[in-house]
Amino acid sequence: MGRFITFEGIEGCGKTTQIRLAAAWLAKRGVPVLATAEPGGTPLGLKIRDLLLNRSAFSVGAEAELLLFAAARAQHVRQAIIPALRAGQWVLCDRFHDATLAYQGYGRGLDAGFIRTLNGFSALSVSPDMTLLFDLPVETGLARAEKRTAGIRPEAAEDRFEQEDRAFHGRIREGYLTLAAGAPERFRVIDGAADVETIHREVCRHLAALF
Ligand code: Z5A
Repeated sequence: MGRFITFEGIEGCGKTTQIRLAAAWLAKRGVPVLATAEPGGTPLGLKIRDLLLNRSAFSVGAEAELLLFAAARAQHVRQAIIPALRAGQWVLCDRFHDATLAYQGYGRGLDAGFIRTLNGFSALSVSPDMTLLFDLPVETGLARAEKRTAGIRPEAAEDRFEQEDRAFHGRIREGYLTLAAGAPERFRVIDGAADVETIHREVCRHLAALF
């Protein structure tokens, strides 16, 4: 079996950058890697991603949003993650079930007990070996996200989550830190405000511990 490592944090925390670097670092050491993301990773997941993230003419309520993230995950686990782990690959996943607790639980205020049950169902009992949480102030993350989207035509620039207010993102940061404090054997909290190279070194240190 391979290893399953999830990358989590608020908007603009640098997960995607670090997954790219970590995948290259592992590949250089001969480790077979699948870098993937939620929602996404399968044709169905990508369709759901489009429905959930792009600003559209119709609204999506919190309950429907939760179920769509769960549907995307169930397909992702069955079609991509389990086969990769069975083939001995290390799966680096940009967000997984902790994101659902953080965003739909702490962020939207949906029932955490129900989300945990749904998470277990949609993850087909697959659980990460390690979760790297990139923690940083909300202002820093949002400023990075804004900088990245600057120059893109305004109607396409911000997704539904980027449009939420600062308090929403603050609840998510606190939620992630609470989840990390509750499962210290799985979470590694990394200072996401540091520079890219410093963070990468820390990520590699944690990955090396899994060899
Ligand atoms: N969501 C949910 O609600 N429930 C769920 O169950 C799941 C997801 C699975 C997915 O959006 C959204 O779905 C997400 C939660 C929700 N929305 N939010 N918020 P996404 O996949 O499009 O985006 P994201 O996951 O939020 O990530 P992101 O905004 O793309 O950012 P990131 O991956 O954390 O960071 P990045 O792309 O690596 O970096 C952002 C920018 O900062 C970029 O210009 C980098 O060059 C720069 N950067 C990166 N690192 C640094 C450092 N260290 N210093 C300075 N600048 C940096």
